[in-house]
Amino acid sequence: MAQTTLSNLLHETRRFDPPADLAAAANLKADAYAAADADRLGFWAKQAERITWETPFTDVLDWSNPPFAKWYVGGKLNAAYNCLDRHVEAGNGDRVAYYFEGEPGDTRTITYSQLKDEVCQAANALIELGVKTGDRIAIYLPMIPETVVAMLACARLGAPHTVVFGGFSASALRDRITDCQAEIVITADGGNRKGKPSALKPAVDEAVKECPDVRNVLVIKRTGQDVDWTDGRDLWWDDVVGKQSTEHTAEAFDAEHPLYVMYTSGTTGKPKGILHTTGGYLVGTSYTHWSVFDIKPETDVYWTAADIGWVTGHSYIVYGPLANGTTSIMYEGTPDTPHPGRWWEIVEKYKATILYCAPTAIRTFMKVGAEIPAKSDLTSLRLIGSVGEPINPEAYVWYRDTIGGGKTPVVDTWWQTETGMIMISPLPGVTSGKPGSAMNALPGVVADVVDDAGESVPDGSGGYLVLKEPWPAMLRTIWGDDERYVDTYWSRFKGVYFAGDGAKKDEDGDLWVLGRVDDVMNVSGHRLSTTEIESALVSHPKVAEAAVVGASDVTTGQAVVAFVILRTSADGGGGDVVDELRKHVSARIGAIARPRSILVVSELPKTRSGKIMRRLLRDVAEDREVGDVSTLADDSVMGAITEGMQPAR
Ligand code: 6R9
Repeated sequence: MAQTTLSNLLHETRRFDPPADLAAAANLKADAYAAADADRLGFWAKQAERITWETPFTDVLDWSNPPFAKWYVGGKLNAAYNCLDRHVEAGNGDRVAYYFEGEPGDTRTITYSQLKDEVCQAANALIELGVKTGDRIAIYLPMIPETVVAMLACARLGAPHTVVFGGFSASALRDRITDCQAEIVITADGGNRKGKPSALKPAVDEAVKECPDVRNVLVIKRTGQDVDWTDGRDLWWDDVVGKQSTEHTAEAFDAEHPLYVMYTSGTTGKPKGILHTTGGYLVGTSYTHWSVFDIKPETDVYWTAADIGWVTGHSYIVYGPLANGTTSIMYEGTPDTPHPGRWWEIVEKYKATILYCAPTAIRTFMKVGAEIPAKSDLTSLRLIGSVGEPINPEAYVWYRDTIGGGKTPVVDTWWQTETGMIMISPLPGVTSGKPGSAMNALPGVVADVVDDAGESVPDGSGGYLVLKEPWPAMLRTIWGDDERYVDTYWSRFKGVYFAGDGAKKDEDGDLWVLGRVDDVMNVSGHRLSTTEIESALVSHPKVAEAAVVGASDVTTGQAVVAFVILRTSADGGGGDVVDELRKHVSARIGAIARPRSILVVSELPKTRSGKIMRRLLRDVAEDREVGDVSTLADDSVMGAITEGMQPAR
């Protein structure tokens, strides 16, 4: 199979060294790699010192029954205590935990002591409702402080939460509640999105009709909109929580006690309930948050601009930042409400020092133009990060220049719901970044790229991304389905974790994640990466965003079909542009990669976490009825694409 076509990305020669001051003061230095290599479990024992254990662990890892891991064997701890009480006890109760910014402009500043008090009240309320250790609780909320309060109240009681993204439908919610047999649902009347209140309670009412195990629905008042009410089942949060004592003593649970179940989206079939447990997850998220973002809790104002209903929110809005005693920003709404500069206004207002978001957001900002962020003072930023998808080199450089003022390191972080924590990323004070590369496995993590036979490929070659050693925040199983856990992740290659992503090692041995393996096309026997062609398209000045799919083709097996959003400044979307873009791809990668057709569209279908749903685009490209759109963040997009498509070639 020809590998030449994968080489385009690897011709990227720009390098960005860490700024000297950041490097000098960095939390993690280059020697961490050697230390972790020399004694991996010793390294993880050391990282566990970031956490307060009520009972110390006796063994770092029990891997006697792989792939079922037990980390920090015998250790006992409480996750909420680690996120709150210990900071208050250490005299940091007045430190801000969150600056909350509601979409309509309302704000709240919540300190660690206030958050602890609210979490204790909520925990006491759940006890009153009969919640016991091990019971599951579903959380279906907008991005408001109570979402964190609800999660930590569950963690405090050892009652695993399952947060369902507020954009999911009633049936998606029902399936998740049913799968983990949740007994309580915590929701709100609604949230604010795109300048309007958007209801949540009706979806819960509909879902819960078919969930006999649910005994109570706790409803937070956020928008004030009317809600239907089922007496006896439905309770206002304020009525039940507000009257409780702020005193609650956290009980320590086993390190392997379940912390939460997070369902993965975007794939067909039954959603997978990814189970994370307490000790290893907290060690993994706090260590990576501290090292990758170089967190200085006394001075940083950290912002993960993602939804809590996604694993990025769990690990890097809630558990990692709170375990590290960080001050975070939480924003409820969409980036362009009420105007396209909203994010940048927030950065300026709170003097954010670190921003972490998805490439899809960056590309959208590129589309709107650099003059929008230029209106705000972004000089407080010292580090910026990316997650969720491969970041195209052009988007990386734009992000670094336009948002980071040409000085901030960009950390392109590869990880998954399943990994729980960042696995592959530059270290901001150590690594010279390459646009488009997630660079190296973090100290303590062992990643590799292997061929079909599971053999490690040499530098300069591509294959499948695998993780060769267990890590603390790894998923422990798929909820209720050990067999599927083994089949999905541990059976493709013996003894190693199969991530489902294609990747390449460049000549320096640095890693380039190319996207899901199912996003790798095969055109006339040539292996083509969707990401690579997308990057070529986005490098054209007229293109803001691109999605590429392989559509079946009688002659070539698969053919390249591209969907592009043009920059606002590019006029029209006529035949000339399409022709120009096809030639551009040809010039950048080779004739084999030239798209058979390019469709100019105004939106792309994305999941809540910003991943382009290529499956749906493939339906359009192959002229089929469009499949299940329930995991789309905005399900009207597909209609707009099929109706508004400008003529294909
Ligand atoms: C955190 C998160 C996981 C999948 C993963 C991969 C893609 C995430 C990436 C990236 C390239 C990065 N992905 N980060 N691809 N570079 N920096 O996104 O979790 O929603 O489970 O998605 O996302 O394909 O396998 P999740």
